[in-house]
Amino acid sequence: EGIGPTEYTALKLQVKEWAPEVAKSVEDKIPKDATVYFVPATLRPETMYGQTCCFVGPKIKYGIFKVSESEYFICTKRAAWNMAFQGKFFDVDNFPRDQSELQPVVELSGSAFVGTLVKAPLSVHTEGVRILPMDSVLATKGTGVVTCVPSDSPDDYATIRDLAKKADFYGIKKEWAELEILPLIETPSYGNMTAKYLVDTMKINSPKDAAQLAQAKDLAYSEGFYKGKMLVGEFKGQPVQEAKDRVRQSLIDSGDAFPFAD
Ligand code: A2H
Repeated sequence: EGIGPTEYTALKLQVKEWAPEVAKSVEDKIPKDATVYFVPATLRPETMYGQTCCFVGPKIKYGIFKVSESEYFICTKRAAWNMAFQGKFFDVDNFPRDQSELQPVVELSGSAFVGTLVKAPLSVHTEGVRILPMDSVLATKGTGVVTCVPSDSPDDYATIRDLAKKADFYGIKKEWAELEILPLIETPSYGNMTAKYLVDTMKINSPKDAAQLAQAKDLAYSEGFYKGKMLVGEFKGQPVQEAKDRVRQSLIDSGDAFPFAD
């Protein structure tokens, strides 16, 4: 991380079907016709075509915050507070004085949301993707929600592989972690499945191999950014360096994303 805030793209993943535990908690708190979104923060908007699930930290507390008359966001309280300063909340001025101005309508641990079905913008999986647990999500970064792109993120790849292997242990359906992984970006050194290539060749066995994953993440990021070429989408054939901002702008223009600084 450099100096100053990180410019993320916050993506809006609309809830289609709640996990049973959440359904009960929201029943009389959120109107039936409202739209609720998980809002993962990403540095790689050009990879959103390949989303296969969306991660929450199972032990992290999330709020469901009312952002407009008909829209609600799910994120950490810390992120909601940042968003309020960035003018995202209709009834809070841009310089809220204290966090009491920003109460969630519902607050739950990430584990409660596991299994919720969401619609991920641009994803080839138009049938929707599931909310799944990821132990390495940090409550102190971004929105506390991380969308999963296993083709290009070593962390995401290592995590879904572990989830599929130990589905019963995690209390999930195996098929939720086994959506097809699509090649998105061609690179000279790692082919078109950068994350899998690095996880396999570096013999990363678990999402807990933090040091190796950090190294794989750096390699994947620089190779993808400086040498990658898009294989899919509106900017297919273009270098990632050019496509990145174009995909981001396209998502913002369609109302599926917004800029978020952290
Ligand atoms: B990235 P930086 Cl394909 N905890 O999005 C842990 N990780 C988080 C997070 C949190 N609270 N908030 C965001 N992130 C992840 C896509 C992606 C990402 C790809 C490849 C690499 C990659 C799909 N997941 O990140 O520490 C998000 O995952 C590696 C740079 O602010 C976000 O972008 O540099 C990235 O980490 C932000 O990490």
